[in-house]
Amino acid sequence: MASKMASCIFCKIVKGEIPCFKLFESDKTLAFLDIMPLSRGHALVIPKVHGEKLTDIPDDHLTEILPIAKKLVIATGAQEYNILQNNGKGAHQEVGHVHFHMIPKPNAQEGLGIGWPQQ
Ligand code: D5M
Repeated sequence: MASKMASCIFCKIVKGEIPCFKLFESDKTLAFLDIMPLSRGHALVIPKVHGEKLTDIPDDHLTEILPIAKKLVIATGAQEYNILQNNGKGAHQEVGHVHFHMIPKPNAQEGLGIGWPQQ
């Protein structure tokens, strides 16, 4: 586990070793813009604790995630969006640290108004 954490790109973001466009942070949770956005506003919400899959994360590190994703949806103004979380290579997981995608639908981009950062 320690070696996986040392090489984990999202653990490095949590530690501030590589940059991100931060949207929200608490002691347990971080939200930032996705570097390869599927649409404008595409954000990731992650538990700060390292775990590859949802089942690796203690419940008390998951409780903030959906309320924060909901706040991000509201901040974008998007009326249509996906909340998505992939587990395992066969399920299209590329980064081995649990993350929830918040993806506004491209046809809802006009909702991304004042205050939402450019990507
Ligand atoms: O999605 C992994 C997502 O992680 C993918 O949309 C790109 C994003 N990503 C990868 N590296 C970074 C950095 N450094 N900053 C922001 N976003 C990043 P998955 O569900 O694993 O397929």
